[in-house]
Amino acid sequence: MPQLLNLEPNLPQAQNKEPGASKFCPGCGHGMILKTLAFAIDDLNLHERTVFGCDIGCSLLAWNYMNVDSVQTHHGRTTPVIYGVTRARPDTVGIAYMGDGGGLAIGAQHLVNAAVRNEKMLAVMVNNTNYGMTGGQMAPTTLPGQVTETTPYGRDTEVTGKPAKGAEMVSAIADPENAFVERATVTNLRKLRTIFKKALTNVADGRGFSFVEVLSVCPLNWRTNNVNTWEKIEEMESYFEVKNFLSPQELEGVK
Ligand SMILES: Cc1ncc(C[n+]2csc(CCOP(=O)(O)OP(=O)(O)O)c2C)c(N)n1
Ligand code: SF4
Repeated sequence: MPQLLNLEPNLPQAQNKEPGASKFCPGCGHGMILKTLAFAIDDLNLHERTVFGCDIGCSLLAWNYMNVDSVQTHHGRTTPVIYGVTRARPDTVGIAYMGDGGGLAIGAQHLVNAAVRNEKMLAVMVNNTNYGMTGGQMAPTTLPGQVTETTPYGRDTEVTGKPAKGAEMVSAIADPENAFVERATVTNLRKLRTIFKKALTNVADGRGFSFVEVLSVCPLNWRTNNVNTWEKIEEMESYFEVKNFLSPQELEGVK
């Protein structure tokens, strides 16, 4: 009898493998980012130490996605909930997972305080240039001229100001020796896995605050097809520079 092909998907242990665990729209960036994060947790064998918190917004759909201890919080409050957990249990590797609204609008003060105080936690901010869950309104990160539900003629920066740059803001106020700050993109998941490993190692070693902004895609609200979804992320990458902003030298060996 011919041997059947092994079609088991290569899924990380830190990801929930139950059918229906992913609730994201087809083509959404969240699933790719979370799977990559789960692989990084596997690589570092951090399953038992990790507490994953997700914000309100499409990131809340991650509440059942990860196979680690998880908590779902109010909008913008995932960062303080997670640093509360890590302060109470310092051995915990706390991850606050949020959108750009959760990070730079309603939760901005918490992000600032966590960075300034060098809280030993990882904040992951998924930048999809809109409020995804509520139907695609303008977010702090909406690009100049971008059409959203609340900017039907395109974002006018004379009225709304310029898009907020999370990684630049955090790196300007974080501890320069002990914080890890990087802007990554969903177009390079191999690199994202290494970035998550560095960010998690920084926290697991008790060194300092880690912040990873990930440029992501929202084909539903962008109303884009396969081709122009990826063209749009190129436009994002020309506005939001993809690079490392801060990295303690102890992380140089993390590949
Ligand atoms: C205190 C509070 N204010 C407002 C809302 C409504 N609300 C739900 S999700 C959301 C925006 C989410 O956008 P973002 O944080 O960028 O995440 P995304 O959905 O794009 O991943 C808002 C304003 C809420 N749930 N709670
Ligand atoms: S609305 Fe956008 S960000 Fe939210 S799940 Fe759908 S594609 Fe993803």
